[in-house]
Amino acid sequence: MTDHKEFLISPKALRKKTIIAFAVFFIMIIAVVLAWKWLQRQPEEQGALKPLRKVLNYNESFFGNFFSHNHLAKTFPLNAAVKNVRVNGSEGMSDDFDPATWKLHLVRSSGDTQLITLDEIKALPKTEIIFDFKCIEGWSQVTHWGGVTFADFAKKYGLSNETSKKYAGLITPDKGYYVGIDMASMLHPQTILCYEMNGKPLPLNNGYPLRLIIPVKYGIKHLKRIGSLFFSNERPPDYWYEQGYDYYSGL
Ligand SMILES: Nc1nc2c(c(=O)[nH]1)N[C@H]1C(S)=C(S)[C@@H](COP(=O)(O)O)O[C@H]1N2
Ligand SMILES: [Mo]
Repeated sequence: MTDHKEFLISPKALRKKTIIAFAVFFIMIIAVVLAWKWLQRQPEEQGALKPLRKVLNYNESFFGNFFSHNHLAKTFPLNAAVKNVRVNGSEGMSDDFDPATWKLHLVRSSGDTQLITLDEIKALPKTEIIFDFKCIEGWSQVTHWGGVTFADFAKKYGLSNETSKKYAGLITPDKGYYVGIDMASMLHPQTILCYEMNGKPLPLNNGYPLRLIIPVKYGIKHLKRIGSLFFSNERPPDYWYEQGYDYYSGL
């Protein structure tokens, strides 16, 4: 019986432990509040508070280097593709656009732009893909697209110098929407300069005449209505990155 005595705690010791527990609890709350206030005082960098942007950048370099480029997005049978494809986002798709006079502006370097017609693009080898298109807003849809892979396009147009750059940039004709894509993702075998949806020409609000389909990335990177395409070692401007989203936006 006397052995148990040492496990019992006196009321005085208990009070002391309780006080210490509460003190630790309050100190932690104060620390969280101070950390939060500190975070709020930090400058913004590309739409995100600087320390948070640092974490995003770190995630990007880590995941970007180890995952995305060598894996293939899962593909589906034709009958899995939805007939009513959702239309989401119309930034850079102003009404004054004239599809009849559209040509792709391929900017090889500054001052060296080649204009390419839709027929010329359609004459290149065609690739189709049926995959689960994912939007960061939380929805996804199995959809069916067709066009020329950027890799095939680059081969046919002799873009070896251009594709040795780190990034490709895409801009709508009115410059209202723009994305930057790391070259490894651009050259990924499922990345398509796309002109067909469900075996028919793209509807205007899904990006006619030409859009990007890049299954290794979220919807925000699938720019509709490509006006020009350029190459750079610096990150091209990116519409949603400027609003605080992840530049890489990989899946
Ligand atoms: N020009 C342009 N392209 C865009 C957008 C946009 O607002 N403007 N939105 C993007 C987003 S957020 C998504 S989810 C997809 C949707 O493609 P869909 O309308 O063909 O379904 O387009 C992407 N491409
Ligand atoms: Mo999206």
